[in-house]
Amino acid sequence: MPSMRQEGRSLREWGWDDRWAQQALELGADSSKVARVIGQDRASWTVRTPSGPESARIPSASYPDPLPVVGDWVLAEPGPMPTDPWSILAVLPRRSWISRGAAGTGKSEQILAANVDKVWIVHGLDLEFNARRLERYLAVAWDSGTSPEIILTKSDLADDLDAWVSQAEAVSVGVPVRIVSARNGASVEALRDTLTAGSTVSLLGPSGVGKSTLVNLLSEMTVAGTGEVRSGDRKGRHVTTRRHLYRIPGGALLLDTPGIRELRVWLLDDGLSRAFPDIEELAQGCRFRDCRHEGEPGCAVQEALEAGTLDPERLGGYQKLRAEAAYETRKTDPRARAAAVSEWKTAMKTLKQHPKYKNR
Ligand SMILES: Nc1nc2c(ncn2[C@@H]2O[C@H](COP(=O)(O)OP(=O)(O)OP(=O)(O)O)[C@@H](O)[C@H]2O)c(=O)[nH]1
Ligand SMILES: [Mg+2]
Ligand SMILES: [Zn+2]
Repeated sequence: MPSMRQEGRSLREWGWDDRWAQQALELGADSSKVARVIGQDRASWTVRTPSGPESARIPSASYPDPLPVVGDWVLAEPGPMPTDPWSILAVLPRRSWISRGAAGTGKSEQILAANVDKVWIVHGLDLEFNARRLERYLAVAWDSGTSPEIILTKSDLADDLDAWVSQAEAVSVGVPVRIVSARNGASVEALRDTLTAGSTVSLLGPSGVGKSTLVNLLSEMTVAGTGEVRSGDRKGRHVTTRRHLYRIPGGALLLDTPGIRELRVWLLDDGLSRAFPDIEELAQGCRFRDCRHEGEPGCAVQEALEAGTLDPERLGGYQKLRAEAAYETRKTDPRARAAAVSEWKTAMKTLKQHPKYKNR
């Protein structure tokens, strides 16, 4: 059995820090049961425990709400037999999470990952530049309480690198734009230098842009499968099918995700204004505080369009995202957070009355 000190150190390698320890203490959580979800399939999870990775399930008696996702800190315990999967008992309240609107009809939230510090929005330089797509990813990343960066891959295949980069920078407004090629080791190392030990970075992007390739290069070994893109339209073949968190040399944690076909937005209050600070700033000058910039009198956004200082397509993208987003409770709302914590406390109480938990 590893000592308590060793346990602490090994989980620290997976992002555990003093703030988490403090929170666990305040919640009365048993810190010897802490583990991090590093892999997720439909109904099975992989958790990183102090003694190593273990597959885990949710015991039917205590279904945690919310369900754990990759990146979550959970309380987990081994099954009765050594070969049994571990049981996930509870999910610690999240610091941040990436939400999108679930595919299909009807609006419902799908949480892609939790406790992510940074999102790498990955796009291939062998593709056509798509400003609207970048804006959409930026809005989702900002809204999740993480800081986004744009990673342009395959620079060896770029037709006009400078044009691509300047277009990306025009859309990114202040977000770093980094350029990398799998064929250029120095560019990969430069990317590694931007990472800090213990921080969690989620890669997001369409299939085939080179997310898993980048994870492998930064891991200095093949941990994730990769696959050729289609020769015609250069679209990927959705090679990665599971979300998985990898620890790389240098100590950062990279979350490889399956390629996204269509990124639908979920709640976009903060995300929308952070992805479009130019439009938000213009809107300050509108006569009506709730101006929708759709032809109201005294609209500063419309004036900027007429003056040619605002791209009508950018405004179109903004309005489309705004229409698509569901405005409900703000995630950053302290009351919403307090509610999450109190739900958790109730769950813990119920759990502690469980005979199985009591005996441990
Ligand atoms: N020329 C070149 N090819 C690259 C580069 N990065 C990735 N590729 C190739 O692009 C293809 C797709 O790479 P993957 O890493 O599988 O892409 P992915 O984003 O993980 O795709 P999904 O898992 O389907 O979402 C592979 O054939 C890679 O070898 C690069 O910088 N330059
Ligand atoms: Mg992949
Ligand atoms: Zn207006």
